[in-house]
Amino acid sequence: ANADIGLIGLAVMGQNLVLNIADHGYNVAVYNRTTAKMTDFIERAQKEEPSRDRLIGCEKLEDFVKAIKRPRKIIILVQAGKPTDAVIDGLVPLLEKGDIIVDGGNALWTDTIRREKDLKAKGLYFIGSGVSGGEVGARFGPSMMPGGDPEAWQHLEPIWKAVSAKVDPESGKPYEDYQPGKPITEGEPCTAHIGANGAGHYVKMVHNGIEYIDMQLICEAYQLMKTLLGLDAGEMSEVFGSWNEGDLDSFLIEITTDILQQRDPADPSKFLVDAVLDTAGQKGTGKWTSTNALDMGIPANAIAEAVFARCLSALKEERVGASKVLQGPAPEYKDDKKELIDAIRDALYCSKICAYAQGFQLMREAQKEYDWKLDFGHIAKIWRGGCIIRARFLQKITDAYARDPKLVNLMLDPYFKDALHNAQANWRKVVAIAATNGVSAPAFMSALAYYDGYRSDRLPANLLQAQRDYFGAHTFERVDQPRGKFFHVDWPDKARPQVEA
Ligand code: NBP
Repeated sequence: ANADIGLIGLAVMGQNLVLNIADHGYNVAVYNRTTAKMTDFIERAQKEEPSRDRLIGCEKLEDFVKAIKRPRKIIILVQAGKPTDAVIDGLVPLLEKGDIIVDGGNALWTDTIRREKDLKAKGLYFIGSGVSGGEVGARFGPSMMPGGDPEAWQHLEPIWKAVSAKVDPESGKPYEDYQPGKPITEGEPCTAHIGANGAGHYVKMVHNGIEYIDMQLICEAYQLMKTLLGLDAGEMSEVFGSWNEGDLDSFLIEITTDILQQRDPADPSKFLVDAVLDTAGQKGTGKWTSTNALDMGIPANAIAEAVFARCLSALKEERVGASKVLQGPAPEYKDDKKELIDAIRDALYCSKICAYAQGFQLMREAQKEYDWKLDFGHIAKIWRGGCIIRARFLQKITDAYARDPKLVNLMLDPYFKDALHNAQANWRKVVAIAATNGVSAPAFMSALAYYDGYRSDRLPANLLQAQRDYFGAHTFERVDQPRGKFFHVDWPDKARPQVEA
């Protein structure tokens, strides 16, 4: 056996991660259910890849397992769900005590908890490691979020630290000057042990939930500039490019700048984005994040709104029909263009702060539920490079948790509090303009509602609880009595006194 590690699942992520690992000097055994994909991959690598001699293609699972040094480290990168279980079931009889299976797919964290428990009972380790960054990330340095037994993590740590993205420790900016065979070896690696069992996959899921809202906020900014200012894609590309020089500097703003410049290959006088159908797909991690927020009773409304925005976009035919029936105001904006662009930038920044506050609040609650000890500063740190939500902003989050590791809500950190105070007039202006002009901006609006709700010492839930007591005798607490003392009245009957329930 001379493979340092093995990988099963040679689709886009698997192929790229294998080449990344091999570039760092490790021998990698590879296997894929459909053998032709494995042989094609090895054939192509033999022609093009500097690290070709470190790849060991295996047609049979038995040979693959035998090729790996003990304790074996085997990464599974197949479609999440049943395929992952099928691969594990096939592997287990061939493994020996102390071997380590790593799931690098987008698994549901509760599946990871179950698998870790089952495999531990069989003497095997199981690490659930979120991998973010798409195919380029996998190839040249993703952000990696491993969860599981710390002992197994020790075996993986050198490889994970080698292959993950690297950031400049001073500026927090990712190093991105990579090419095949010449991996980046300096800088801080974007990986850290997240916690026990499903913690890594949970954090990866929340990362994806944040990715949904980050993307939606950019789309709303685009829609407002297009509808109210009549900017074309090329002009908006310049706006996003300028935003990328400031606080909003991020991968998603950067790719938006590129996308908006792209000409349509079918008609180069036009921009390609205008030819793309306005229906968005989804694979489920945003939905999982939102469902989990509902299950735990955490108000992650902006993240959920981003999922619903994709759902609404998918109702294309209904929307086209409704656009001929349902009326709204004709969009009109006559004031200073530059002022509105600046206001939209501020609205985007404030909404982004709320969205991240929600994501971190979710993780805070989940760690109580699953008895994890998450280091939020560290999580923000490993998202600074490699992953889809990488941004200058994440350094500010790391700084916030360094100032106060027990921070209750990101919005309460002095830096973010000041940012919200300084920019909120513009945020409110944009939400108001969107509403009066009939431009749908659900993420900007729900983020603002979250901000205003969170800072309210009294919400109308007094009336709501009274309604519940009225029709269902659900009882209520009183502002002038200790918490935990419950009352009930027969509401329409003014004559009868309230009673303690
Ligand atoms: P896919 O999610 O498209 O999965 C394809 C792979 O799964 C192929 O190797 C396929 O083998 C294998 N597979 C399936 Br499907 N059913 C199987 C089974 N029953 N037994 C064995 N193998 C099976 O690949 P991907 O897009 O590279 O993603 C891999 C994982 O990484 C997923 O969990 C995904 O959610 C996650 N992820 C993807 C991205 C991304 O940008 N694509 C980013 C981050 C994370 P075959 O060749 O024999 O059909």
